[in-house]
Amino acid sequence: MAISRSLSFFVPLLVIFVLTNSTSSEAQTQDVIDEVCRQMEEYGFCNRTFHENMKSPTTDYVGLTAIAMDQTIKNASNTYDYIVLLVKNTTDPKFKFALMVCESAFSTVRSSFQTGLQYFNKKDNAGMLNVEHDTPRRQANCEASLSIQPTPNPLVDRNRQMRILIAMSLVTGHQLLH
Ligand SMILES: *[C@@H]1O[C@H](CO)[C@@H](O)[C@H](O)[C@H]1NC(C)=O
Ligand SMILES: *[C@@H]1O[C@H](CO)[C@@H](O)[C@H](O)[C@H]1NC(C)=O
Ligand SMILES: CC(=O)N[C@H]1CO[C@H](CO)[C@@H](O)[C@@H]1O
Repeated sequence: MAISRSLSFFVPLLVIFVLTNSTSSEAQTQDVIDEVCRQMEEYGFCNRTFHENMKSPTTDYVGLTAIAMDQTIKNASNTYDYIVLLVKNTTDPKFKFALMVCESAFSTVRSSFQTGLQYFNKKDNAGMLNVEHDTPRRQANCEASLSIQPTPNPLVDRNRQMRILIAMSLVTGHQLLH
């Protein structure tokens, strides 16, 4: 009787402890996500991308960096393949040249982040950031080369997403240096 009484007192306490503990680390995870995403041009895209790709309800800067890099590599690869098709389809020489600037830019972004991922897996975060640091400039080259073309820009959305994903990767990656 005494035992079941003390159990009936302890078990609810334990449940409360476990619940508050897990909600507080979920809240901490959201704080970390907010810290990153509030620096982005689109909070919603950033927050959604992290949540859609989290394997558990809680994570930290290491986990967020892994997600951001993975999504950056996937988007850069998809978009590179898409640009290759656009280049093939385009006959106007000026527009074709502008697209080829993008083809080269996305190829560089993809390979830089693939190399960055190898450094990340070896926990060499300075090496990772070093190979990634030029990617915003390369991506911006693509935007600039298309922006002066009279043809409707076929990469507006993809470039916007790429810009944010690169920034997410770099902002989370910098946190790993501390
Ligand atoms: C971020 O996403 C989570 C999960 O979908 C959601 O619960 C939260 O409200 C979002 N944050 C904001 C400020 O919209
Ligand atoms: C390339 O051109 C073909 C035929 O006009 C079209 O069906 C296809 O959607 C185009 N592809 C791209 C990526 O624009
Ligand atoms: C074209 C493409 O692959 N776009 C994706 C880029 O990444 C975001 C975030 O994961 C996806 O929502 C897009 O569909």
